[in-house]
Amino acid sequence: MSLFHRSRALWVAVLAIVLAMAVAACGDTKDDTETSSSGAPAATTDSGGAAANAGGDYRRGLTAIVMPKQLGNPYEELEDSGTVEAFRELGGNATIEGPTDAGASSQVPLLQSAIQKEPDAIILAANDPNAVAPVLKQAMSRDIRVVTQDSDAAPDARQVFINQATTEGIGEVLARMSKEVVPGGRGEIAVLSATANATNQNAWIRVLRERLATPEYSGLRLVKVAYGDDDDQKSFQETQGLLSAYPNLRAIVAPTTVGIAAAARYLSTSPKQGRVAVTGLGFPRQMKAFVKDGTSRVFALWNPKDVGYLGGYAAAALASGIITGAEGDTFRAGRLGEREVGANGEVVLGPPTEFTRENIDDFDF
Ligand code: RAM
Repeated sequence: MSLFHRSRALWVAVLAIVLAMAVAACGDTKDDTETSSSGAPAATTDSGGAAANAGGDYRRGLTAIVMPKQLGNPYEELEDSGTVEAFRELGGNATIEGPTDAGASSQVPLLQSAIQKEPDAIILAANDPNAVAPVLKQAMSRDIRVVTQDSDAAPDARQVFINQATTEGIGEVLARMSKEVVPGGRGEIAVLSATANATNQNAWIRVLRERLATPEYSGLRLVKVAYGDDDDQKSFQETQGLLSAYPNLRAIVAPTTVGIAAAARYLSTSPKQGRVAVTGLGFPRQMKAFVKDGTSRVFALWNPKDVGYLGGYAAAALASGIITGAEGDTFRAGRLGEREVGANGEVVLGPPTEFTRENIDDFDF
């Protein structure tokens, strides 16, 4: 650290103490005096203040290993870049290591070697809730904090799970969009998912099925769940397979960014375009052309980078002793402001955004 940075850091620390004392003297609970380690002002919060940070400040120099479901998936890459950003802001370092496929146990050997490197935290999107559980428990027994993001592991194998939105909320939005894209809300639909073992997609499909069983959705019939394994080519072929196996199909619902893009690409040049709709979860940037040509009237997502950023802050808060992962714990997550741990160690980013012809040009991720 240069002399300039060191003395600047000292001044920031002195200023923070002086201001904290002033705030305490006033009996004010507002915590807007902190400066993040990057020098950027942390988000203003209005709950808790010093009490919310009872465990102390973020430790500098923390290390983490971030593991995506698989390398090369743009969603996972964007998410992990958010985790790296969070650690950088806190004066630490997060390194990305991941498998080349999203198979159930592809992450296990990588997690084993990650433990040997003794990072402060491991943050991962689990490919299978149970396959990774023993190795994650081993990590926790060695004082490595474990956070899952995007796709959870068994709850006793991690301390915190960053959920992009509530599982119920995502399942609900998938059901609603399916009804919206099928004329009159009546007809056959198929799901094109990621891998058969993915915790996140399976949870969303479970909620979708529950909704479809209610009178509101009685016009829709789910005829098949196909798996494209978050592989573009396989998802493309599965789309073709669904269209030939189910001639009366009216929509493909793909709760995966890889699957929806492949399905939309296939349908956009197919004679079935216009008869079979595409919806699900996708990137606005990848789906823009398919919204404009009518292949997909509506789909949803959240910002994956924010999921990873929140995961990075949660991992650093655990490693710094600011939170333990218990319900009601709070921590400051940089530009995302103060966040709270809910039931079962879950931290929710926020509601998904729906994209249509009206708003798609406003998003660039
Ligand atoms: C794919 C992955 C990821 C999921 C998104 C919506 O990129 O399966 O886990 O959250 O889609």
